Amino acid sequence: MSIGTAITGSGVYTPNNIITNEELCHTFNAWVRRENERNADAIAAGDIEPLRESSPEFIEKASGIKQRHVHDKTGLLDIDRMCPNVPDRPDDEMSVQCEFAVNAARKALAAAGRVAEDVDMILLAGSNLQRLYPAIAMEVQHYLGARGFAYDLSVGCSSATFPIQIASDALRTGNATCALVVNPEMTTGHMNWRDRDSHFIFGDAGTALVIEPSDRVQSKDAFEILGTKLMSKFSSNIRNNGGYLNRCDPEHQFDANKLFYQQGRRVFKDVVPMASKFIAKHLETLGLLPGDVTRFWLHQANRNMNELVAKRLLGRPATPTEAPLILDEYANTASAGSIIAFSIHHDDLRVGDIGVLCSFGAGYSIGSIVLRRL
Ligand code: CO8
Repeated sequence: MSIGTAITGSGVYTPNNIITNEELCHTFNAWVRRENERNADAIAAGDIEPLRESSPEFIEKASGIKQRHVHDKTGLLDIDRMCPNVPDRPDDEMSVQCEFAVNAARKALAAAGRVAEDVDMILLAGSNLQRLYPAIAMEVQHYLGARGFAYDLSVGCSSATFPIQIASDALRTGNATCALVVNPEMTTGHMNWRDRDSHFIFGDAGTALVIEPSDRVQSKDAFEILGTKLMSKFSSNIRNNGGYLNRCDPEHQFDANKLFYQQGRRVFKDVVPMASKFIAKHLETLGLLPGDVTRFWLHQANRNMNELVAKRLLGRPATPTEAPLILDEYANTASAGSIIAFSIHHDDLRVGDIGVLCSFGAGYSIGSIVLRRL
């Protein structure tokens, strides 16, 4: 008999610092004016184009974002830095991403009615990992006091859903009995805060899910995993060439392509049909239609994009309850986004209600998890 699995608890950690669009643009525009003054002669000679200012109105209209939580505000709003200040920590202190993960994990474990010693598998997944070894997941395992094994993986924003499938499969085969999936997204470190096209997109947050066999559920707040489906298709439209080989080419070590960059318009056009078809097909394999779904917890990258994905699925605009947005408050938190939407917006679902958790991200990558309220 096949073992069913369920998400039994979720948790969100957000740093206390907030940067509004107004604050962000104030710093960006001060830097633009200073650069244009510095390059006044070259601009007047027609050798270079003047930099253009950003605006809160554009940001909100183009993305739905009003503000973002950030780990450090001082460096981001300093025109000489425009990068978070994150002092190095000694090896015997918790790393930043471990801290994000542990804070979210404690909330998820409490929601699941579990303690850290119950956990025997930890998957830490994120669009950025602050180091490669020892695995940050193992540090989380150590600080929480969990058992079993732990490892890291990275699939862009689909770091939300890919580990859910891995964890669910491990539980089904008996290779684990209680899994913890954590997404510590300290995205402000990968951003180019001097790029007008993308300086407003991201925010910091950590999320965690507890996943267990359905017959061991203790939580009254659980969702059975009816099905998981993943896909990937190589594209350089969202890319970050930051990595351990960068210092091997000192001439290009600090080029802008060592931070997040994208073809935003192209991505927008690609993702809407891809994600909506993918979700519809997944539902079909489970004998379900989009109309049977009470809630869509979609990746939170752009309000207009999410509204279009939901509209294609339902054949009409979704209500804010059917496809909730958290972008206004959190911005794009990479893999944490769809999990934040799930964590904040699931209490009102009734037993038997169906929900779809879907990530779409760099890679390209898409993951769909169909859930039923227990
Ligand atoms: N302030 C003022 N004006 C601006 C600014 C600014 N900061 N930036 C651009 N403009 C101006 C431009 O100059 C342009 O004006 P003009 O035509 O006069 O030159 C005008 O605004 C329009 O510019 P764009 O076409 O660049 O602006 P968009 O309307 O496309 O909005 C977005 C930019 C919001 C970035 C949009 O392209 C977008 O969201 N694209 C989707 C991609 C995305 O969300 N990326 C986020 C990170 S990646 C991620 O989370 C995964 C996404 C899905 C992956 C796909 C998997 C299958």
